[in-house]
Amino acid sequence: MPDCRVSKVIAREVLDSRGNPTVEAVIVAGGVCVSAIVPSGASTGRHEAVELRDGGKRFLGKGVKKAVSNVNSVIAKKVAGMDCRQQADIDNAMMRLDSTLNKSQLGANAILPVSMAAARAAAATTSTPLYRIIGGMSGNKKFSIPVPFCNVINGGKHAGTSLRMQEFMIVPVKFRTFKEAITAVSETYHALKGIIGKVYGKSSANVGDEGGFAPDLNNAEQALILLEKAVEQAGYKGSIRFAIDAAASEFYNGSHYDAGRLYRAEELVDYYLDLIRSHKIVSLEDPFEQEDFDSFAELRRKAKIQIVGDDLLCTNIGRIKTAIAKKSCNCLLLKVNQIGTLTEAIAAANLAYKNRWKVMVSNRSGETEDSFIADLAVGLGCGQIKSGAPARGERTAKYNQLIRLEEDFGLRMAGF
Ligand code: 2PG
Ligand code: MG
Repeated sequence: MPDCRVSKVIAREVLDSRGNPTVEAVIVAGGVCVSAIVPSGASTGRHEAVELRDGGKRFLGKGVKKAVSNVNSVIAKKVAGMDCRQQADIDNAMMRLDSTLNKSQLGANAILPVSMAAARAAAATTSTPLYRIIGGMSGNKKFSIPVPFCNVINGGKHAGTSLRMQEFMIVPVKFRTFKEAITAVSETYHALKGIIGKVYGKSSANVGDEGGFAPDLNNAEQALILLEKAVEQAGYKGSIRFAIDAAASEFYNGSHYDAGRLYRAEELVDYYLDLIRSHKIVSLEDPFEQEDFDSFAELRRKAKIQIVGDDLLCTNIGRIKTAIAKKSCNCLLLKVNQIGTLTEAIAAANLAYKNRWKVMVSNRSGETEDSFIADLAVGLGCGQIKSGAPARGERTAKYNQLIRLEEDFGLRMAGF
């Protein structure tokens, strides 16, 4: 029997991909030593678990150092001696310690890295791949490599240009293996770079927070036309589709949406329907602001494509239940740091599945080299992941882990 008791938990401050401090937790258990790092968003939802950080509206005056010290003091004491295979016990113990609904006492950025590291410790002490440990927790046995949704044009808060919608993604839909799919994505990414450089000038091919290009475009059509040209030039017409994360809360002024021109919610529905018809869009995330469950429902009913809830849902069971009742979406964007423990994130995914929704595991704009979410997507068998562009180490860490999992374990890629 392996020794799976946690003997030590420590945390330290490290950097994320935007150069901001974040938290790494280290767990020692049964002679192995593992770690995990938490990411951080820019277009954060109002209902996300609270991240203690320096600067920003949700700053509680304590910051990342406070999160680190919360791990090193109370959390370490509580988790020491626990069995790292008992993920729910560890997560529940941390939640009880925190005692708030939104983790504002200890910080989601204190609780989550310990939660993730515990899963890694369970994998290491039992010589089991992490994705299988996650499968065990969720009850899933059908493992698959997810289809990547690759964000190759960055706008909104991730770029600071005039393009108000946040993410324009390419989706490889007709490939047998992940390796072939990600190769097609990277070839398209490079074709796009050349096209943007030619049309808008070389400096327009500089990249935003998620490694996608950030030309100063005025509207979604311009971005989609660039994507179409790039796919055609790379030779993948018909095999690559498009997806958008509008992150619409960021361009909503209380009555109108400023997306190139001002739109009321009803007008924006028609605008999206036009875009979907003309540009082979297969998935649309956060098309309206984060409290407008009804406009989401209206679009879902009329569009008949995948409608993804991110800021709307915040990986939060209560909000997912509201969206199910109102028929607002048909896909949950799953971000572990929106809710703060692996146990709750998995419960959110299972609630989505139970209601015949899809689940897309997602990175944050402030990412790290930790590839945890690649194993999470495989372990849940959810079939979809978004991890930014096929460039920049914090993005490729996840895609490269998927290449390894496909090759090492002979896993098949999911269809879309
Ligand atoms: C999103 C994410 C990740 P952020 O809106 O889906 O792409 O952005 O991490 O800034 O919330
Ligand atoms: Mg989003």
